[in-house]
Amino acid sequence: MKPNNLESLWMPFTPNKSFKKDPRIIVGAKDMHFISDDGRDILDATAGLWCVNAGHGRKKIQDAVYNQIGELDYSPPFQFGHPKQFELANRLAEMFPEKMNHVFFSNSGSEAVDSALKIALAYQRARGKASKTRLIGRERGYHGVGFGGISVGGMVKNRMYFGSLLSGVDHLRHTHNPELNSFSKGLPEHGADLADDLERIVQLHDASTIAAVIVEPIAGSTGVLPPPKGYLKRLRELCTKHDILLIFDEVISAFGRMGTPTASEYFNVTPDIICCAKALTNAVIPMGATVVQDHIYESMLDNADAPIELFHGYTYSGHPVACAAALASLDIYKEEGLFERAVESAKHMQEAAHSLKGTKNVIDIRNMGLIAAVEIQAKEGAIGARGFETMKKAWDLGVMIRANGDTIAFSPPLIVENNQIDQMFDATKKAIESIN
Ligand code: PXG
Repeated sequence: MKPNNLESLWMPFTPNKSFKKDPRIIVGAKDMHFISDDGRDILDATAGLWCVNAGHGRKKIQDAVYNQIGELDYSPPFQFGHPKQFELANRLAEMFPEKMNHVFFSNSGSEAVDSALKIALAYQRARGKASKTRLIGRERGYHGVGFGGISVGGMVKNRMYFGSLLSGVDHLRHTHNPELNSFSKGLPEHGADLADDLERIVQLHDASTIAAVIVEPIAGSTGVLPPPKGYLKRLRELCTKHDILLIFDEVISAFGRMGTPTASEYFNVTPDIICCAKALTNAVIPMGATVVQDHIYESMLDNADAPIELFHGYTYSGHPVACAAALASLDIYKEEGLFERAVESAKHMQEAAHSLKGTKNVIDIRNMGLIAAVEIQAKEGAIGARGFETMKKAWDLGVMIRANGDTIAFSPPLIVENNQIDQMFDATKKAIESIN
């Protein structure tokens, strides 16, 4: 099964040279496991990349996709509709917070984010606030890899190689404070006041120039940073006070990761726009969605200066096969009670994760919902090296974990069993202990 020439493919976010010398090839997947090309079952502690929330190889999704291709394989999304995209939009509107009733489809998290940023700008202009053009992100944020997403994002390597990015962007300070918050179980106590950093930005630029603030309710890619208690509520208050839209990038947090349909419900903080993707289709078919509050949609339609109110969309917006996969995924989440199940498993995962306190080189452990992270002290002069070696060792031990720099992230499918959670952390402990 192993391809005999790995050279032609340029792999994303991967050190191509070292991977091709020592590849990790996956040839199958079922439920909680991947199957490697040497025939081993690899426990999936990351739900792929935070996306396979119902586990792998789900027959219901497979059938829905197969049947959809036979019935309607494609239809153009501009000027024409097909039933499943309306049905899916209605289902999402029902699941998402009150007033979030309008859904714009795309094909990835990056596109869901860029769509949100463009909608925010077009909305401000449509309602007569055309000077509100600035976009505010946050240090250490990850919002995908489009130019909009990397401009508001705050991860240096994702930005530094790509020129001057969008103009008119500023960043809130990040919320990570290891001095005060290390080894917090759940939300950290300290740092709600960091939301007041928006006041500094408003004083610098004036609110009349700011369109929107975008944050991940829980920062994932940067190494799992749960928000300090009260932070998101404060940010919402400040956005309302200054008439600035609040966008939650829920690409990893939507669809049960927090035990709720969205993190917004978990925190009881409603943004104006939510971006989602990943688990929307259980990752079987790529799909993103940008969900907006009624006032945004209505204002855009009421104030349009042309018959088309939003000059934006993708050839594959609301692709029928993606819609079929999404509808089947939402059915599974509901029928199997997977969000409620995640709440129970999260309790066990919190204890299992924090049991690694005291392990060699472990400097912090963080968790929230069905997400946990173990941070290892970076090797001097080689940031990320220990994380990378730990990931490779865990693969040898039969567990897929994700290294974000020197932070090991865990985000298993919501079907995970407690003994599998134990296996994830036992293997990780062994892997960390084996690395210098
Ligand atoms: N926003 C957030 C919050 C994300 O986590 C994206 C946008 C972009 O989604 P697409 O579908 O365009 O990749 C993401 C993606 C990791 C990791 O290791 C996380 C993501 C992607 C790759 C790796 O944490 N999230």
